[in-house]
Amino acid sequence: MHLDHSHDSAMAVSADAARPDGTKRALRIGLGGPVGSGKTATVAALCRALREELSIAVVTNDIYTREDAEFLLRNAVLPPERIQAVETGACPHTAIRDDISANLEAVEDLEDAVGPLDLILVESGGDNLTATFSKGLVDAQVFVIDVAGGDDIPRKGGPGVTTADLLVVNKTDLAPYVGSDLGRMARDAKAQRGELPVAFTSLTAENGVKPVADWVRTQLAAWSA
Ligand SMILES: Nc1nc2c(ncn2[C@@H]2O[C@H](COP(=O)(O)OP(=O)(O)O)[C@@H](O)[C@H]2O)c(=O)[nH]1
Ligand SMILES: [Mg+2]
Repeated sequence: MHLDHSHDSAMAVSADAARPDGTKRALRIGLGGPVGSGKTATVAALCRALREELSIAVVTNDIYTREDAEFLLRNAVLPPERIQAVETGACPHTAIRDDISANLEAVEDLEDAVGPLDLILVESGGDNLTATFSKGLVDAQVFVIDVAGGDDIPRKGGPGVTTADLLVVNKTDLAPYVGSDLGRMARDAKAQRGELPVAFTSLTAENGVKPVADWVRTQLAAWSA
């Protein structure tokens, strides 16, 4: 699927919480953040951690390829019919923030094809620190940064770091090697985010995704209530 940039970006698409039959649709969670911070690795780990208890599907956004989807397929984190790729063309943030039509179509196709679903994860194409998801596409968003990108990223702020429903600081295992101060990152994140949660993860560790999986479970409980 390819994004048509000629769409009218001002056209708001409602994120209707109900399916046509009146039942509640899947919770949609977006994962954004810089290239290489660990978004695909987080999606893979979440699928492994939650697939026994939840019905899950994934939408990936790559600029020109289907690589993230192919990684998830190769690693068999979900059956192939539960993974859809959107090719976004030159601007990955457009596809999740302005013209969300291709992503909405992917999400709805998945619900139709393999639903009912509990959870749909939407991974954005890697971007800079400013990309956020439209509230018309996802119900909650996770922003993934990593310690190797520099321990001053939380201090620098930006909409992802400041407003995401969950900030993930990934690759804590690399902190000693790159001289990142996790305490400083935690204090800066707190200053930017107030009470909004922050999870420190290392996906190389056994069950390293647990803080994120637990947050997803809490979101889902609130969504279904
Ligand atoms: N050491 C370490 N490497 C990680 C961790 N999480 C992801 N990676 C690696 O970082 C690279 C980029 O991860 P990926 O999930 O593709 O990043 P994305 O571009 O944000 O989707 C891959 O080689 C991953 O294996 C982590 O917690 N620790
Ligand atoms: Mg990725």
